[in-house]
Amino acid sequence: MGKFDKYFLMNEKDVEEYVLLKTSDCIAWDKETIKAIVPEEHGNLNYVFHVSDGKGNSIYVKQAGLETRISKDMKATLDRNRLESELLMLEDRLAPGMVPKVYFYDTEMSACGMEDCSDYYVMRNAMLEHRIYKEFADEISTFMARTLLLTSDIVMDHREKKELQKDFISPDLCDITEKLVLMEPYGDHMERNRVTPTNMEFVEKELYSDESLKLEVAKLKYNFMTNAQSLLHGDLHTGSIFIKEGSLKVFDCEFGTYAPAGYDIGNVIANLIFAYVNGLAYGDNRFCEWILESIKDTVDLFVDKWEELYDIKVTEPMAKTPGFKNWYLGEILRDTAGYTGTELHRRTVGLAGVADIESIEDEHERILAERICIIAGKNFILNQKKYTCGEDYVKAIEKAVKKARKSI
Ligand code: SR1
Ligand code: MG
Repeated sequence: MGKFDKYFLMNEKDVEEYVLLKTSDCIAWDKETIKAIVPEEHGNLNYVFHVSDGKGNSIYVKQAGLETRISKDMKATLDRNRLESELLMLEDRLAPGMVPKVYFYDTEMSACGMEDCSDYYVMRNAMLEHRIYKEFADEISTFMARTLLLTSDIVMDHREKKELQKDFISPDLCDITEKLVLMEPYGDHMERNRVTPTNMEFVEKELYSDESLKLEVAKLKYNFMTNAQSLLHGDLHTGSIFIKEGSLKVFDCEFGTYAPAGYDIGNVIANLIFAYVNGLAYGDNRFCEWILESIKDTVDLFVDKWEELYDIKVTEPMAKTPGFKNWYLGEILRDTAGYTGTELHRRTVGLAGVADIESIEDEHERILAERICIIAGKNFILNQKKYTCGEDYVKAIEKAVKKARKSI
């Protein structure tokens, strides 16, 4: 039996050996200089290595651990690495060039090797530096329109779609989302929320005690659990996007599952709002204007591209009935608003926060940023049907800023 035939958690030296074994057919490594390092960048769940040699070859290796990095109590199946690798390969076919290439994946070691994107920024870090990417909205709307529509029942053969649904389901990871995103921000059920002490009273009143809000979130949670509409990325935040001028690559799709399309779109919008409140805290007007424009364009371009693709790609006969397309799009947009709200809330008060908010040093500005997210999020959840175009989001954000300022 070979060293890598049975699962264990690898260190840097193991990874060097492993990569030589796994990629000998596609990369001509220089064995003398190959080196694996643990990059500074890390997500909440897995172990990542950057492997390179003196000849200019390089890849990323990602391995799933038995426990999540963020919490030893939170278990997530090792199969998540297979799911992520296969989903990246599928997304590469649906939205060519918009995800890293997967060189190999290995279900014994729960590890994969993928394209080195270190010439890109992780978008959340770029947002913290207030970098502007004029083509972001155009690029991300293409990715979402294509992956979300082309994996749905109205485009795919129904039997094939159901087979795909079987391959891309991970009860552990869905469970994380269902609890962490769609429950805990509204009651701290597992006593692991991380609330800024000076905002505790505000959070208790606005999130923990608002029964009409909880009812809408209960419906969003049920919708997430039962509506197998599209194959999602499942965690489409700015930490899951590599970006550089004129190009982006979406990665880290281990939360991929069949669920409402609006969940992915809402995640993108909410995470742009986190970048916006950071820009506001540091008084960067140019950056804030670009973010608002990007939110508007992301929604509007998504709708345009989705509508165009619908007319070309839909195969389901009943979906061609007049009125169905508008109804279906209306459902996606309603869900988008709802899940924008839940993402805003869970990252503001939940266990897994975002650097956009957590790095704001000035106490007053941080409180304000959190309140903007809480207020805007409530508005999105309570008035989901009113958010039908990009401008609706911009107005709601500006309104939330005013309301939050008054509340302090
Ligand atoms: C236990 S994982 C916490 C969060 O990190 C991931 O990136 C997902 O967003 C998840 O909800
Ligand atoms: Mg992640």
